[in-house]
Amino acid sequence: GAATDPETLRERVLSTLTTARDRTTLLTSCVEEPDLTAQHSPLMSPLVWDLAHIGNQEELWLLRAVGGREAMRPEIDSLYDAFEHPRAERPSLPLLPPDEARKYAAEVRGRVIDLLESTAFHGAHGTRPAHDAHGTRLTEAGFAFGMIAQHEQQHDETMLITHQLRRGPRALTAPDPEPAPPFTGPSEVFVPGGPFTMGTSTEPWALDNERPAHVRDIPAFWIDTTPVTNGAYLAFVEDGGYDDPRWWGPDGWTHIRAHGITAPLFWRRDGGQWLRRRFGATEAVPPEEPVLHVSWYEADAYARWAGRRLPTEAEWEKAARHDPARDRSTRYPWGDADPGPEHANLGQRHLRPAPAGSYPAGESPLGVRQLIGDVWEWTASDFLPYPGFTAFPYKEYSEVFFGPEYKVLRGGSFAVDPVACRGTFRNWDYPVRRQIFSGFRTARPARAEDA
Ligand code: AVJ
Ligand code: FE
Repeated sequence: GAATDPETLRERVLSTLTTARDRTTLLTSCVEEPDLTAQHSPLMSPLVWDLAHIGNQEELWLLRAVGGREAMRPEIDSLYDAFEHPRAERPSLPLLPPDEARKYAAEVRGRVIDLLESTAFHGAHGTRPAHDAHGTRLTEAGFAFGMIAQHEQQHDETMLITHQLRRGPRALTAPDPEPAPPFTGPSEVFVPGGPFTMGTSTEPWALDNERPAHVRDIPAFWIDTTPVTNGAYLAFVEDGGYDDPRWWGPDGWTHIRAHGITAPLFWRRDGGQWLRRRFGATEAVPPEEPVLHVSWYEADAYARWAGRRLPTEAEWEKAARHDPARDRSTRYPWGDADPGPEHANLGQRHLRPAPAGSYPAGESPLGVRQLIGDVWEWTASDFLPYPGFTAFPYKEYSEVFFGPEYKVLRGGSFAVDPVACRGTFRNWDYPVRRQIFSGFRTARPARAEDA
């Protein structure tokens, strides 16, 4: 929750930044140098680009914007500006080699720790630091530090995706989630119609696109209790789902035909068995696990085949945050407490989703499970600003992406750190993308006339 005492806040900032850096270090030290500079997929940057970009954003926002310091290496800024160079062209740039990138990121971090000692964290009535060009909001409740910790963790998830795409032997290991008996609860949950509060104006480290809080009044609907499993998805595959245009929107049909897509990414049929590649190992597709590495088009087609549809973003958030007993929206499905290991599969503790029905302690008041963690969930909705949105602190985080080309994903995957995951957190991507840790659940309106 919001830490108001400056010392507590300082410690929270430090531990959050340290957690992110430990993960970055793991992801960039578990492979040899050629694997850091190689481009493992045209969709991804070389790992060494992410590493220096993490340091560069930290320098820009914490040392320069908050601290008022001069640029350490002004000549490298353009190399690590995501908008100047699309991912596909990053390997041909004169990037810092791994040792230099590590050294640069570590130097930035050292100076940030010094800055942290001298930063006066303040609330609404605090004094404004002389260098803070954005006014109090940038340092209020440690926002800029929280934003940078989230940024590093987002790139850590990106780097984990690169690891999944990389060919070659396993470089990362983690214990599997607890096995769970097949889920025997109700397959769907009823969410009553009526108003609820979507978004937030009070969560201190919420990013601009999650703001402001506003009321949405939506009709009653039913939503899957758990994400759609591999076993359920396999029934769609085996039923010829990829060969039947009835289930696909026109763009999705064109896309799967043009690319010969017949199953989730990383799946392969071997005789009568379905196998999948996961972090350098091949294994049988586990039927009880939420389906992973599907595009929005595949999720949408499955839902139509099942006689259902994807939930809208508002439906997803109401299922996750609406607490009828308290008559308000909570931070997470389980309430307002920060995520613990009992609530959700987050933070790369595991390198896979947990079986459907896991984490009963994380269920919502209405009984919906695994909304947070495990797999990012595609929603029916385009990525659009909330009423009253203002870009903060930079337009290139969200504003430049608003529009119909991007679909919203919610809830976070096993690869998302708790600092970058909330009931209000919004992710987005193109509907063709499936290298991301994406799955989905389905919904249906309670009344036919709301369909
Ligand atoms: C919010 C995941 C779409 O990775 O493109 C990282 C996060 N923004 N650096 C992305 C982000 C700037 C962003 N997503
Ligand atoms: Fe970035």
